[in-house]
Amino acid sequence: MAAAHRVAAIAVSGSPGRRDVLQNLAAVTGCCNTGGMERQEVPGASGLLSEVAAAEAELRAAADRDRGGDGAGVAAGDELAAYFDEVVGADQKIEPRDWMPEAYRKGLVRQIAQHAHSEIIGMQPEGNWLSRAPSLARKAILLAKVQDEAGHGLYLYAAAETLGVSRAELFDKLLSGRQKYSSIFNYPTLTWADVGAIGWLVDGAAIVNQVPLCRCSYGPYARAMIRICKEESFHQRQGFDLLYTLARGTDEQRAMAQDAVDRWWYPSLAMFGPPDAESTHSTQSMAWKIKRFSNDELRQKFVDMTAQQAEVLGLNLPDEALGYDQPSGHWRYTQPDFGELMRVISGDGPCNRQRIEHRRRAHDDGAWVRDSAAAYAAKQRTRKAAA
Ligand code: BYC
Repeated sequence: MAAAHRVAAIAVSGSPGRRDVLQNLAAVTGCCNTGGMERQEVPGASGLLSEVAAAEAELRAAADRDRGGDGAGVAAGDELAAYFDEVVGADQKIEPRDWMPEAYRKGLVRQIAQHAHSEIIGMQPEGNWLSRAPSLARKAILLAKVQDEAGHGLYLYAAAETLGVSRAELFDKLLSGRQKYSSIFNYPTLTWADVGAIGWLVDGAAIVNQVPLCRCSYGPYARAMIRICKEESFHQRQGFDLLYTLARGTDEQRAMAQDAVDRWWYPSLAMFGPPDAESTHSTQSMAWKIKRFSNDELRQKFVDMTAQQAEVLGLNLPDEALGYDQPSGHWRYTQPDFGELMRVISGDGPCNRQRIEHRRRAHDDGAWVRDSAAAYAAKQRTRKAAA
């Protein structure tokens, strides 16, 4: 039996094997709510979650190991750089107190800020359907997901702040277009099935991209990613579950699910960034162990995982060239239109203007909350000083 069919058979049967898989997942992830999934499993998801657990164990082991000093006692110049290289080379974590090359700091701020902005802007396309969710349960699930995204943004802004930038500065750069957010959130959500397609494909792509970041060399980013990835797994599952339900509904519901997958497939492939040969940051980011895999490697991993899942869903991926290549063990696929990716990144996507305008309005509307919180904190400080 081909691997994909074997996975599909496990996924749709109610065999004890499948139950074991779910129980193992629940034990590994603790908080991602897999125990209650009765109807289907998401092929490929358990391996990624095991990677998150392994990254978490590595992180704890690294914290316990003696790094031979904390960098503070190391003299200057070359010695600091050598110490930095040694820590990164040994898969230890660089912490905010450590010396780091300025380009490493800047590169991290760029990537973490872009990631944080993506989480916050990413609340909009799905938020668009909160008031029109078809049932109380679907509404509660979607609310929880969108709120998680706000939380992810918060963890990431906090990680960026450890590198000496303020959140106000990062917001300012987002709103003035000096920092980017993911291209994917510049596409519209036209039907309820788009919520499912985002969960399945967009969160699926995000997980594939983000699980390796749990092993990033910068401690605060790695720790934030472990927490985020555990929650992302629920996000992908809710999308898969939503599409699974529609695909087995009426003809109209099935057509709506297929239409959403047709529209979100190529933008999801483009999320991984330009091809390796055109990626400006990959080589340096990989040398510093910020990125652990190249854009093309991750894109392939995503296709391999998703092609199997599509079989379980009973929906087609809109690529006639898609097929399993026995010798390589990978799926062949058609690349996305990278010209379109560049146009969307540079501001010419279907919803760029709308997304930023909405964010600016929300930011302005929230000014009184920030001012009140700051005034309250100042009052507490004064009282404490006087006591
Ligand atoms: N969109 O040298 P490259 C989520 C830019 S949110 C926009 O390969 P790098 C979710 C790139 O920034 C998940 N820009 O870059 C939330 C660079 O431009 P700059 C978001 C892109 O950094 C809500 C230039 O192109 N995930 O999960 O090595 C609901 C050259 O690229 C894109 C992350 O942010 C793009 N797609 O690799 C649901 C993960 N692709 O900065 C879900 C963290 C490329 O020089 N980020 N660019 O002006 C990363 O892993 C990496 O930054 C990327 C790009 C793989 C995205």
